[in-house]
Amino acid sequence: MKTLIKNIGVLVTPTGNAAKAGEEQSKLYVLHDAYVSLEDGKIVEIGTGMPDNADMAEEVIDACGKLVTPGLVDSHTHLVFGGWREHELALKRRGVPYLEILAQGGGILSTVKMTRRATEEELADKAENVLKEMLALGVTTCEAKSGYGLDTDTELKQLRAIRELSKRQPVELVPTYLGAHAVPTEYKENREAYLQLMEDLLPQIAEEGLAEFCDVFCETGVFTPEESKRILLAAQRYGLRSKIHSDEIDAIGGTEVAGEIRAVSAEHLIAINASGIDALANGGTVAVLLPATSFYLNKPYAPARALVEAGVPVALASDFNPGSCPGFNLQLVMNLGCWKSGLSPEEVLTAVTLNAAAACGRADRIGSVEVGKQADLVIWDAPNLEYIFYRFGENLANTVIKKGKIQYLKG
Ligand code: IZC
Ligand code: ZN
Repeated sequence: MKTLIKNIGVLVTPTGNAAKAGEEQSKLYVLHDAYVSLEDGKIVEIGTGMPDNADMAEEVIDACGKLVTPGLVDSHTHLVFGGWREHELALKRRGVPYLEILAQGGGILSTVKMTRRATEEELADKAENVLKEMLALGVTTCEAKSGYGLDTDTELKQLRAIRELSKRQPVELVPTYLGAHAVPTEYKENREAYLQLMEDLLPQIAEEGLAEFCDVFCETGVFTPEESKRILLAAQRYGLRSKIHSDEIDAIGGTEVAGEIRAVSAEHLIAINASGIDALANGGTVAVLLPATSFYLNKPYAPARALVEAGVPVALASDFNPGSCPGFNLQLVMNLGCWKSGLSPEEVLTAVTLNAAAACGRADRIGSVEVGKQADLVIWDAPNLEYIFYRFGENLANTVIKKGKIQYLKG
């Protein structure tokens, strides 16, 4: 099927097949009065005015002079979980720290109880509703972590729910195994046995193809850098590439581990220091920053400018989860990236497209509007890139195209 998107006011996209760092992160390809031709789910031609073979198109989408960008990639979410945690609101408003709520058996551990009780079907149905709304906001690819099972059956149940969702709905999912998200209550006195249990699950996850990445929550009172390294290296032996939650609250060395083991991404980084920044620059690791979590936890914002200046590629993601970020609006994350993290609109666009695709191991296939890449695009209710940073709080996505097909059209 041949599709023509005509009358594009301005096409704005990063280019290339790998993450962009330093000054490169702000360099975008800009084409006014453009068209894009799609065929069999891929981008086949880009130009100005109208193509010579315009009458060959079976479907014509009129962009009506609007802005077009790549589809957005949300590279860090805890998409699949049971229940919510609104009962923690009063505690949070009183200033009880996130890690203290967890240490008291709440936080992640309360979501674990609700996730264990839910069926795979219930988990998938709930996440499907979220994905539908994410898609309407322009998100065409979404990373999704396990980590609310903390036992063999429930971790597998979460990963199978993600696999089921990949078949049922159009947002492309990137599954990540996060068995080392917290030590469950029943293993509190026996961390070693818990780590072993999570390691023992790796062969089955690999055999069933249930995850592409392994992630660990490396934080004070959760997992140490040594434990994180052990799990991530074990997962690498089964073909799972590495991600790490590090420096969210304290800089305890997780980011240095990320660089050392050449993790694909290190995520959060609110408390990152100079040695962490060096480690990421040397490891070729993408820094995935989560400014909506800073907003929600009343924390500082990760030092995005220092990372860009050190030559570390920066991505921005939602961190959607029921505790520290119960919202998934990546457009709001883009605003925060601009207004609170100090990135320019150009840097932010790269951060939620090409660099986010790199954090998901997909920069060769998605993350930019270029001939040969998958046809994932957003037509915005905006005349230019600046406009989507100038406005906030409304959904400015007008048309969302995944693999060449319109999957969302504003009503
Ligand atoms: O459920 O609190 N930070 N993991 C690490 C989370 C936030 C998710 C949660
Ligand atoms: Zn997270």
